[in-house]
Amino acid sequence: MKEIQIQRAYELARDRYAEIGIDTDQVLDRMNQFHLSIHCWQADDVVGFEPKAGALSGGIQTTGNYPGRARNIDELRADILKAMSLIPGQHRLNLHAIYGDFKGQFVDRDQIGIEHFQSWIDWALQHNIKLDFNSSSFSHPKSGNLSLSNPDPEIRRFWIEHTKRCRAIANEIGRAQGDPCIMNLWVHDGSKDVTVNKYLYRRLFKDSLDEIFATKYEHMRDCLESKTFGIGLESFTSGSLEFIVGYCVQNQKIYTIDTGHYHPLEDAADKVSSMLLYVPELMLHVTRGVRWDSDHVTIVEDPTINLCKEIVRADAIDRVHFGLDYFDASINRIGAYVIGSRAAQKSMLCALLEPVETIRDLELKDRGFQRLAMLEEAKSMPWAAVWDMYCLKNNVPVGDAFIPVIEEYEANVTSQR
Ligand code: RNT
Ligand code: ZN
Repeated sequence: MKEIQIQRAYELARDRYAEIGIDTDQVLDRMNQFHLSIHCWQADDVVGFEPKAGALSGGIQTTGNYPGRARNIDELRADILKAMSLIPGQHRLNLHAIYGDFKGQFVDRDQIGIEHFQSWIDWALQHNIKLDFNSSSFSHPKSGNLSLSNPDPEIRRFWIEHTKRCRAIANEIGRAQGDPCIMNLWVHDGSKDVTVNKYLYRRLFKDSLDEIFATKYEHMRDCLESKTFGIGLESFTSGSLEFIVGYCVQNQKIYTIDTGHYHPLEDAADKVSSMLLYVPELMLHVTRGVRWDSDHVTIVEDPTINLCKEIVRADAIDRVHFGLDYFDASINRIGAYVIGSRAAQKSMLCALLEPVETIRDLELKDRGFQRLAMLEEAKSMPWAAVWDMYCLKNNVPVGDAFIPVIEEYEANVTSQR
């Protein structure tokens, strides 16, 4: 698309939105303040850089065998920079503990330290990227079915030590970048079949968390993620919704909404306004579940748009960390990053363009027909012209123009791996 066309379409859209009380220039400014926390693990199918990395475990799975997976830290960094160059705006990068710079050495998870993340800090500072962090309970000989809720004191101690170290690392990252590093804690703990010691496992999990969080840090923030079930762990999940929400409310931790972690008919967006009354902030793991927690690439669809709308309607953009969490190994992985990130941004843009004040007012006046009519009309407003302008202003390809860029990178780089 030519620049002049984008400009003209934007001007028409701006006038159209002005008629319903929306200032699109202001919305573009707000979009510039909106940062994603892009997950590092789409680039390599959640493998990481531990030299003895085994198969992915912990009830999660990547499917597909598309060529070009990042095999080492340099490839992963290059792929992420490539993806980021096609995503408008400035974004954070979300690291997992297994992505440390171990330089081919075996460093067990209860031994990791800031030294394994120093090169990430340097790299991130150099590229003006802020980092977030995650402890990793899966894909390890001691992962089993239970980590922080394991009745075996030795195994439980191992994972407590790992998670404590992760918090210390996150704190150092936060200090170095002058901005709190958000650390997510998700453990896969659960079991495949009918379980009778649920209370025991959950009590142990709670004890582990209390011990882990006993140290207070200034430069990091903790968030905890619940889940309904994992593959092979279908009958019981230690960190169920009630467990994690209860813990977050009691301890004022950030709650992580992973959009794939609820029953398929449960509405993740509806959780925002409830949770924000009881927890300080939210972290999001935006993903697309297809029939189950399949972690398909995020696209523009009602669940994502509604989630963004609920955040905007609660006036809570500043209380929400917008992470992504999908891993598709069946298509070009850089493409997966770009599609999912841009879809999340488009969804947020639609939310910011909603004439929410008008619609709120109609609702309060009990004008049900008018409210529904406005919500419907908002769907066909020319938001895409505003999106194109956002891309243009941020010097990234407009429309489908990112496709050939990724194809070229594939021809020259990823297909050569
Ligand atoms: C798993 C959780 C978890 C992981 C990542 C890798 O179901 O969603 O967040 O996907 O931490
Ligand atoms: Zn998640």
